[in-house]
Amino acid sequence: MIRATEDQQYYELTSPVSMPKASGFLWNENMMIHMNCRGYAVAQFMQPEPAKYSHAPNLEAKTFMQPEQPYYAHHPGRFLYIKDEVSGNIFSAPYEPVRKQLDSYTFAVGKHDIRWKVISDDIAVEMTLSLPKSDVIELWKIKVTNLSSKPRKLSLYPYFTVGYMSWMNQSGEYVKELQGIVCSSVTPYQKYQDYDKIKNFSDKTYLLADRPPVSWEVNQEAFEGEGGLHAPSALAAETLPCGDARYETPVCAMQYRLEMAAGEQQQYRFLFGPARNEAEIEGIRKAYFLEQNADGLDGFEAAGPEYAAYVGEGQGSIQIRTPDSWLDNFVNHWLPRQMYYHGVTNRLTTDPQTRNYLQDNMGMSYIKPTIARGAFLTALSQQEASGAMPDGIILHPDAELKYINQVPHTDHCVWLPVCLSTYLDETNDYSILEEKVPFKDSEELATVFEHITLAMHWLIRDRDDRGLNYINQGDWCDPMNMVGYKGKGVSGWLTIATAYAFKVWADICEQSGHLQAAREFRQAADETNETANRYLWDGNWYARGITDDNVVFGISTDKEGRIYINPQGWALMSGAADEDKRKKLIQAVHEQLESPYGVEKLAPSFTAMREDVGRVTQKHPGSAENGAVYNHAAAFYIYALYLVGERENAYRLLRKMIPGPDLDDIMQRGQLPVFIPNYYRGAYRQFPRTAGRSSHLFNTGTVPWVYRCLIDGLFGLQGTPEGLRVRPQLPEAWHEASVTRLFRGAELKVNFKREAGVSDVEVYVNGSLIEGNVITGVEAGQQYEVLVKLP
Ligand code: CEZ
Repeated sequence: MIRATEDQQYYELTSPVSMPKASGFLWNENMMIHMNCRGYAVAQFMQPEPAKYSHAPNLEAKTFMQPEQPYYAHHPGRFLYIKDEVSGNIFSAPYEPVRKQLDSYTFAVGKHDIRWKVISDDIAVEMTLSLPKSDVIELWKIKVTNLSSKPRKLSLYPYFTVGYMSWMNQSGEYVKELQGIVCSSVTPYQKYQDYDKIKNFSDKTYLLADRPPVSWEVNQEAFEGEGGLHAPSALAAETLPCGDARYETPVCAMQYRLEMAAGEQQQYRFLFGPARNEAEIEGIRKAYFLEQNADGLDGFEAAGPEYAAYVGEGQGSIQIRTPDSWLDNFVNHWLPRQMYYHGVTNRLTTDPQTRNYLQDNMGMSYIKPTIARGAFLTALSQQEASGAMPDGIILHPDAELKYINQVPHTDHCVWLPVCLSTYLDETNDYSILEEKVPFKDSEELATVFEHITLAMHWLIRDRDDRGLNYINQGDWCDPMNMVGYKGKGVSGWLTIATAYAFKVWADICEQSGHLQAAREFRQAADETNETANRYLWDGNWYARGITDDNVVFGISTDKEGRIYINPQGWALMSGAADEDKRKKLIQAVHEQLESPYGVEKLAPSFTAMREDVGRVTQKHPGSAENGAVYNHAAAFYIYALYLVGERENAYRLLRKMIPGPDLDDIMQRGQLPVFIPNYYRGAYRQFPRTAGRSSHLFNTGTVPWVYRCLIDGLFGLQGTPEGLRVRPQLPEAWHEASVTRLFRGAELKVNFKREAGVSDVEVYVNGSLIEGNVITGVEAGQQYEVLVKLP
């Protein structure tokens, strides 16, 4: 049903019905497409805000990418109808809209393309989607093969959704000179002030073909007729009506008629995307279909390798081989790709949430640290002189803070030292601390060291007289918006997280010679931990917070939202939890939050609004922040388990982030192991039927934390100022593993082996036993053989 290809470059699914939402995604510098196995697509491009060129049948509200994206018959998609001209039989590829049972079906998700191969009635159809490196164009290649031993007469009808473009103005027609369909619209607006912006929008959607069609139809209703999308009326006639759309919903449908000898194959190529005007479309046609480069390739063919190289730049810093081949495949191929996607696109927003921007760049520290470096400086240049960090980071001159970034959250400062520490571990570039950057509200320059110190002081100030951090309208948990909007409520998690941030910052201060600051923040961390223990410890775990009305919540007397994962994990990280508390809270998490699909964010999930907690309690129980296996939060917890040496618990939970290997597990999640989704449904104890189901949303801060879990935790190959510290925490069941670790320009081939008679970890570098288990003097360009003997 699902398998990795032998070269591990693709994951394949062999049924369009077993996991109907299984999907892959491609992106480039200006766009993203989320493509599902049945042919439905969600695509966005930047102008500069995310925009669509293939729309739903109704006017869509502009919003961010949604979890559990619903699909329906008229959902935007890319399809090919195939009609046997003799029998009149019709099927469609990849599966929708006809939904005819196919004789064979393969959906293959790759890193730089997505492919299908379907066979029906001895006709094979191969469809491939790829993108160029920066142009906003879908590149479609369709191959049709007559597998039968007799000649066949066929009609092929590519059908690309344009959808309801605009209530002001929409139309479409076939343009002979362009050999394609061009649909036009005006983005709806009402304020004259917006005219300046919208007049430059790419409001056209086109489908260009490399071979002239015999007919076409641009009016969606005329194409569909009374037959509906499953059996469009227009397919009954010999040719399509060649109609246009005049303030009618457009579609890009074309027809090719072909007579194929036995065994014959034909290939068609299409370009689908948005454009400003016909001149631009003309240019695209020339560049991709007509002109050839020095190697005799046209733009379409040249784009393939160029795009593959672009995606290929997203290599991580470890290649692993363990007893778990699924983990290997995911970590070696898909995890760094997903991390890179976040790092280069900033999730296709012009105002990423500050914590997302910082964590996405924490991940980029493993791939392209110079980009991460630049991002930290960009973020700090938008800090207020008071030390406060904004809710979002503006990345485009025309961007403004939108959606959740208009709701004040209090946690953003915490992420600065936490994310920077990974950058420093990887690069040892402490010079960044001396870099000077301005503030949002002051031209005065201050060093990165001063900026982050101000942020830490802001966190110390933004507290009540008990020393607990205010939550205002949210912390890491976006929809926890009513705990503290009256100005009194505090966040238990944030208080504990500040203690951890102070500790991390103290370490960085110490390493960079700021000893006084190091002492100050170590003390601040200790005091904060004490405060947390005084006000938040509930006997077996930590409370999530205290409301405006001074009600402690996330405690044993709560019927719903009794325990939250975040305060528990971060209390392990911050050191608030001593040995006894550690045991108790790990036990509580295990009993109340662990599910077969990972550890849930809270439990029991809320089934009704709790007005002193907020919007989070109104989400469907078990979805998103209301008790899903919210992988971002789960990853914090796993990281925390590694920090305190809980390797078995850590590995068990880490493994649950990736679908498989059992078929039942994969079916229940409904997702291919080509990315980690932002959540799997939780509320396992309340709603077991839906538990485990993937959100299919690949935007998530989870991935850099998983990478940290692997590098700092599982394999224990973390950078320090002195070199590479070797401190593996392999699960007991593993006797061997190997990792190729790229580190500061060097390559270390590390072999882990359990050996009888070994009582402590022993590290041999190029054959010699080293002291202290830190590999020092690592030189760029060099290779090292490292043997790690384990008890
Ligand atoms: O957004 C994520 C944020 O991008 O939710 C996380 C938060 O830490 C990330 O920064 C936890 O709240 O507003 C909402 O209700 C949304 O559910 C967002 O919270 C959520 C979106 O699903 C996007 O992933």
